[in-house]
Amino acid sequence: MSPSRLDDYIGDNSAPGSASGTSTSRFFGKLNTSMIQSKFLAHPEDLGIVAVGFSGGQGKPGVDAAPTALIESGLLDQLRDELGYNLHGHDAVHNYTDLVPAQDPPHRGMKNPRAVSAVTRKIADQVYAQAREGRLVLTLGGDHSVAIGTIAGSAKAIRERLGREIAVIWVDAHADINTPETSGSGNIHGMPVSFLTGLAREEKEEFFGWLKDEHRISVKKLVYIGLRDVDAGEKRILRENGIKAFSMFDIDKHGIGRVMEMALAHIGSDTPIHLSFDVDALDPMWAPSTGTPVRGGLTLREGDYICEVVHQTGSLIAVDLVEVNPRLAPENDIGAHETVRAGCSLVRCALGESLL
Ligand SMILES: [Mn+2]
Repeated sequence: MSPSRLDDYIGDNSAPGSASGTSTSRFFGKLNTSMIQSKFLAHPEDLGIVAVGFSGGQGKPGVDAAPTALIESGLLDQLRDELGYNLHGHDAVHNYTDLVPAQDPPHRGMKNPRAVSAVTRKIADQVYAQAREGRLVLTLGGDHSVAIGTIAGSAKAIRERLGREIAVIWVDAHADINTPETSGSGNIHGMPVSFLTGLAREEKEEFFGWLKDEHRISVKKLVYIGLRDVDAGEKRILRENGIKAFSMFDIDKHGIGRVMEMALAHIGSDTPIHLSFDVDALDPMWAPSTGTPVRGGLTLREGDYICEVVHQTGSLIAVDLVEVNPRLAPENDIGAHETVRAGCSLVRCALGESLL
């Protein structure tokens, strides 16, 4: 079995690019890797890993076990040995238990609001620390509430480094854009986009008041792919704000190739891209072990294709893989294994694995 601690993979945290010659082998010596030049990363061969064992944005335990399951299945070995990345980051999967208060009553209907706010604030710092070095950042969630932190950290770092706004491609069965007031469940993993765009706001630090303009993204640079279970309140938010969204209807109508062309045309070729991939975008046939599966989703190949095309833009600056829940399948059921395997495939494609 592969080791699960990140420090077995991460040799040093010295200055990025210190392993001279690595970029040459990455771009010209690795047959598994496409030869794409990065537009916005100073050190595209350096990969910052943030492993987030956190499940407080929703109610089902087990999604916190995903980073360890992904690592034990060999994902980091593949990124280092087959794709040629230098891995950076912290030396263990973070569970953030020290940030979870004993008492955390609802606020504006949100469940675990203090815990999710504190944990995502910490994640924002971790992602920012990697991104400001000019590295690509990979976050292994965790439920989708963690994207409040990952995108906040990315947006802040790219503003500082390049003076640019980032775009977000949100691949998901759900829009995750409820405000606390439109949410039926109170689960914050259904709200991250509303906080990131400023559609939902809070003054108090302990309830996401730490999110400032430097962390936020524009609704104009947000694109959804794969939607098929959108709440009535969310549909209204998408329409009123003119947010670009490609549902499964659009993928059926145009094909994933044309949808990606339209999605990238909307973003433009001069904008850094943060890809936030919820594994529940895939059909449960491919990814059954997730908290809120919805039938009628993407095939694994369509999911891989989205990742491959985003990599090919050269604009990718960060990737999240979230909502893998290896505990939801019964013991010895292959569902958890298949879901982890699908997640690894998506990440490898986003990070440059090519079929030929
Ligand atoms: Mn989601």
